[in-house]
Amino acid sequence: MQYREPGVLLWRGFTLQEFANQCFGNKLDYGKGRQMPIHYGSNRLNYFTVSSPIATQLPHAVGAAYSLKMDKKDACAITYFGDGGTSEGDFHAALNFAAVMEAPVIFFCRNNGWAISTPTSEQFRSDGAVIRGQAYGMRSIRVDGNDALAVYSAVHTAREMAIKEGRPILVEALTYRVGHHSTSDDSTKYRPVDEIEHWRTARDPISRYRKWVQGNGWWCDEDESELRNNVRQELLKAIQVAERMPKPPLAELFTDVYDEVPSNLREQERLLRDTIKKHPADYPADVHI
Ligand SMILES: Cc1ncc(C[n+]2csc(CCOP(=O)(O)OP(=O)(O)O)c2C)c(N)n1
Repeated sequence: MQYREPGVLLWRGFTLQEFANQCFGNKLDYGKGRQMPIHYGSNRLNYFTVSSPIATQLPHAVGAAYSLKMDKKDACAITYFGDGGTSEGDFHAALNFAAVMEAPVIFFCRNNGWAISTPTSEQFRSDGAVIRGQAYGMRSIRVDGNDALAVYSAVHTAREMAIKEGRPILVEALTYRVGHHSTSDDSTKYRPVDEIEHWRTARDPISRYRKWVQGNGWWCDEDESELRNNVRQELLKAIQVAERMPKPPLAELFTDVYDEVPSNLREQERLLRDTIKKHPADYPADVHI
C-alpha cells in the first residue's frame, strides 16, 4: 500500500478508532507502535501495511496476487503508487514479473503531476505510465482521475478481467496533488499558486461528484453539514481515546522477528530497561516496562 490511500481502508471498514490507534502507536495499534504514523495495516481487511520506501509495495502485491492464483482463489490484488514511483526499479521488476507470470494484480498509478517537488516533465519522457504497462505486455487504461465514476468503472472492470483471465492490468488515473506533499512541505515554493487554485476550484473531483449526487436528489446541503459535524465529533473522540490508551509494552519491541529472541537482543532489552530505570524522565511514563 501507498501512504495516500487511507480512503481504501475507510471504505473497507477500518474504523476512525483504528486509524487513531495507529497514529498514536498505542497498545491497540496492529503495528504495535513500530511504524510511523499513517502506516496503517489490517489483516482483517486484507490491507498490507503501508510501506515508506517508494514502490516497494508493487513487488509485494505481485507476490500476493501470484499466491492467490496458485491457491486458485477468485480474487486479485491491487496496489497503488504515484508517478514518482514509476522511476523505481521495483516498478519495472513488478510489472515484468506480473506480466510474465500472469499474476492477477491491478497496478493503480495515481499520476498527480508531482513527486514532492519533481514535476512529471522531469520524471519521465514517456506518455505517462500507461504506455509502460503496454510495453510490458499488459492491458493498460488511462482514466480521468478526477471523475470518481470513471475511476470506479475502470477499476471494477479491471478487477473482473484480472480475476477471470488471471492477468495483470494497469490503470493510470490522471489528477493533480492539490495539497502540499506533506505537512513539512510548502509547494508554493516550486509551483504557481494559480495552478493550485485552478485545480482546487474548477477541477475539484469532490465537488464534481457531489454535484452529480445532489443533482440526482440523493444528497443535500443539510445532509452534508450533518455528516461533517458527526464525523468531526467521532474523530475528536477517537483521538482522545487513542491518546489516553497506554503504549505497547516494552517487551514487544524485541518480538516478531525471531521465533526465539536471540541472546544479543535479550542483552539489548536488558540494557534498555536499565537505562530507562536510570533516566525515567527521558522516557514516556505510559510504556509498561
Ligand atoms: C526509495 C525512496 N526514495 C525517496 C523517498 C522519499 N519520498 C517520499 S514520498 C516521495 C515522492 C513520491 O512521489 P509519487 O510516487 O509521485 O507519489 P505521491 O506522493 O505524489 O503520491 C519521495 C521521493 C522514499 N520514501 N523512498
